[in-house]
Amino acid sequence: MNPTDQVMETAQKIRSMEIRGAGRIAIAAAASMRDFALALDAGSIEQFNSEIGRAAGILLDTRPTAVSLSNAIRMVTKYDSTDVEAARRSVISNAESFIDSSQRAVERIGRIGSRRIRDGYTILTHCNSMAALSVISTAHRSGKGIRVIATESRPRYQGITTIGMLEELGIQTELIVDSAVRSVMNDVDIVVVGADVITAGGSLVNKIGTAQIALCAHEARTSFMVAAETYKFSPRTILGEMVTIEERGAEEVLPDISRYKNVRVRNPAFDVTPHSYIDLICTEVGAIPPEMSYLIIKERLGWELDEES
Ligand code: RI2
Repeated sequence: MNPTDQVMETAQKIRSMEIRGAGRIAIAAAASMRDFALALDAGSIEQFNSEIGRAAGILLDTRPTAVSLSNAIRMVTKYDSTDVEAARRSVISNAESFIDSSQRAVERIGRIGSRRIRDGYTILTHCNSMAALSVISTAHRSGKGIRVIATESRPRYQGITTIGMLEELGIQTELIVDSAVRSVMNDVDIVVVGADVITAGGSLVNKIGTAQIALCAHEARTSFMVAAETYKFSPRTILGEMVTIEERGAEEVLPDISRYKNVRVRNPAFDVTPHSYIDLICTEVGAIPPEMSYLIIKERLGWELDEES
C-alpha cells in the first residue's frame, strides 16, 4: 500500500472510532507513523521532514480532544538528524519505544491502582478504558472478590465492550443505563474511570457523562479514581490553552434526525470533571492528587513549554 494511503486509512479508522480509546488511538498513530517512515521514499532530509509533517497532520486531524495523539506524534517525530536514513531509524525506534512504554504503563497503572481496591469492593466504571480495566483486572487477578457496575455509555455504547471484557475475565458485572448512576451510587465503593485529557490544573476530560458521575460520587462520599498514562496530560494547558471538546455527528444520537425540522441534536463526546471531585489520579509514575498534574506535565512532557508553537 502507498504510504500516504496507509496513514489515511488509519486516520479514517480513528475518526470513525473503529479504533478508539485514547491509549489505543495513540498507539495506532505511532504505528502508522512508523510504517509511513519505513515506506517513505525521500530524496532529501527536507522532503523527509515535510512528508513526516504531512502524515502527522493527517493523524492529528482526526479527534480534536485527544492529547494522547499529539503527545504520541510529538514523541515519535522527535529527531534532529540531517540524514534521511538516520531520521527514518529514529522515527521507527521512537514509535516502537512509545508503543512498548504505553503497554507497560497500563500494566503498572493496574498494579498501582489495584492497591486502592479492597476485597469485597463494588467498582463503578464508565465507557471503556484500558487503563481503568487494568486496575480492575489486576485487583481481580490478585484474588480480591470484586463486582463491577458498568454504564452503557451512550451514544456509542462502549459499556458493552467493557462488559464483554469483564465477562472474559470472569468478573461479576452489572450493566446500567447512564441515568441509573445516582440510583446505584450508594452501593459503590469506588469509581474508576480513564482519561482522554488531564489539564495542568488537574481537571479531567473524559467520556461524556463522567462529570455527572463524579458529582454523584462526591455527593455520596464515594471515592473517585482516574487511571491515566502520563501522555494523557496536556502540556498546552500550562500555556493557557483550553481543551477542545469534540462534537460528533447527530446521527450517533438520533439515526432518523432528518424527520425533525426544528430539532438540533447536540453530541459532545467528552465533558470536564473539576479536580475537586477527583481523589486520585493513578499514573505509571505513581498515584497523585490532581493538584500535582502540573508537575507531571513539567517533568514528563516539558518540551512544549519552551517551544510554544
Ligand atoms: P484508555 C475513551 O474515549 C474514553 O473516554 C475512555 O475513558 C478514554 O478514551 C481512555 O481510554 P473514546 O475513544 O486510553 O471512546 O484508558 O471516545 O483506553
